[in-house]
Amino acid sequence: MTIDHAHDTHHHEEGFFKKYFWSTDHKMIAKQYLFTGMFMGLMGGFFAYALRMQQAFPGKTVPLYGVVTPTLYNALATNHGTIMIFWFAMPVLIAAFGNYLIPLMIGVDDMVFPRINRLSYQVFLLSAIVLIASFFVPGGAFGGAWTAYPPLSANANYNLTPWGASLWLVAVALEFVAFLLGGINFITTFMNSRAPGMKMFDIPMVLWTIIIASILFMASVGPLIAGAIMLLFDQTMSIGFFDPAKGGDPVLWQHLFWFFGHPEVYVVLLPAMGIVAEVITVFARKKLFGYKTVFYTMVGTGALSFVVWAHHQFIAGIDPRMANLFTITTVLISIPIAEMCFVYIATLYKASIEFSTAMLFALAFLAEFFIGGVTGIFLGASGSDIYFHDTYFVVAHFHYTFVPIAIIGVMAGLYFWYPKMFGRMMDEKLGKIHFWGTVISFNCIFIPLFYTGAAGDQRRIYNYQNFPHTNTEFLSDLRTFATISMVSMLLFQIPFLYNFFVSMKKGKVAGKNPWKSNTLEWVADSPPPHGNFKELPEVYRPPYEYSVPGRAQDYWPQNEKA
Ligand SMILES: [Cu+2]
Repeated sequence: MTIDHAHDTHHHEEGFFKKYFWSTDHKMIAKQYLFTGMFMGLMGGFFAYALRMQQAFPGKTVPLYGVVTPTLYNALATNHGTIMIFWFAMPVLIAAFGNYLIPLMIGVDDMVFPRINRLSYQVFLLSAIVLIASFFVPGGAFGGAWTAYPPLSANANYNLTPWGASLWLVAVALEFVAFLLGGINFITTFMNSRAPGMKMFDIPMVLWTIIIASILFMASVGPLIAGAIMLLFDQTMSIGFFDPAKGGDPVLWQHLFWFFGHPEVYVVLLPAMGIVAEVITVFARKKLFGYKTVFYTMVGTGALSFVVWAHHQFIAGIDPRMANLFTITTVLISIPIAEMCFVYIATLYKASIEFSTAMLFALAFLAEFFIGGVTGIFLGASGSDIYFHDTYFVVAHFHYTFVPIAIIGVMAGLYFWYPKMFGRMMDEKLGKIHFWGTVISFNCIFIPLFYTGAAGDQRRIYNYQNFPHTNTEFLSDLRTFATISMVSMLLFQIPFLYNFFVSMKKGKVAGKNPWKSNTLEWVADSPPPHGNFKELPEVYRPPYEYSVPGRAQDYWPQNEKA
């Protein structure tokens, strides 16, 4: 079937503005999300640099920052967390990869609602601008932590940055609107348009993960948006929803926040695991061991993720019997995630593995996320959490979940789909320097922090020299070591950025399918033109012994070596 006639209207020349700022092409919107997310990610990383420098060398002048004051320290900590999760992990993992991959992998020409798609990015861009603007208002940016617990975030006596706090809330709310618009579009496109012959269980795993993540996000974000508006009322009109003096309850905010906040972990985790699934199957030349198992596991994880949130509140004064219940659900949810990791490892069994940079990142995801998962058990059990709560052990734990997701997983996807996105190959040598530098530095940052946390370093502390139990030589050496490693991790992003931007012009021409993959996006040209496919692909069900049903016929069998 030819679709040229349907696309005659697209073949006129588009002006610069229309092409780069007003596009409805899902691939351009994906790139807009990607570049905005990468910019915000660098900013978040740069904030982390100042935080760690202040911890290692308290009160000293930080190169490129000057002296980090306590107010600035709080603002940087708050916004580092907020940016990395809402303006880096989500836009890149869901919006960029989702936008890019959904139409291409199901073999259609674009999203069902291209204009809603455009609006989604524009609202997202606005939210980023509002967040950045919050640094330039009287009092400076919000510093009440990314969880925005009242009274620090609401009560006029404690909230030292009223302007920054309100702008921060508005920015987060706008960002949620952007992702709600995007989620509607993703789910509708996914349900309603697929290449002829493609059955539900032919769909590549990464798309399932993105769709399930979108559903989780849409189902969990409502209470938080309501909470954000209530908090805004508290801030601007002193209504007192969360103020005990006025009959309110600060713990209510914690419930509203974490009812969203925990599923949010899976909103970003699942797409990263989907990316890893695609990369592993291609570079191991095997089909995913237990595709349906992974699918049902994910649905189960998604459902379970709605009943674990109060593990963040074990010491907030909730009923201990409730704490027991949430301990049980929290420990339960580690089972499906462990199972998915085992499925990936089983996929590698007896495979002939090609250690490309993308594959190295995918494998590193499994190894590093494993440490994040195991250390989470100490925090999920209410007994040990009472000891570890709000220490650097928690910080180290969630960085062992979020860095594998947002950096290692994203990198696996970027190195893998870069040839499709930009039509050229990235340099593998630079890629490997980037990989080893990033992963080794990352471990050197956070392994010491498990120790400092267990030894009593509370999080969100401006100067550890102020406390006798944390002002020891050994602890401060560990903090300095973590800081040096952090700077090293940032510096190792330079070969990546160089590789990423220079390869767009100078990289080897990729051709349609450089990795010999068998999903539909590789049937299109690299980069795919507006409308994606010259002919819409059809999906066959060949009787090859090793084939995955429903993949493009031309590219089978890939499994000679298996
Ligand atoms: Cu949680």
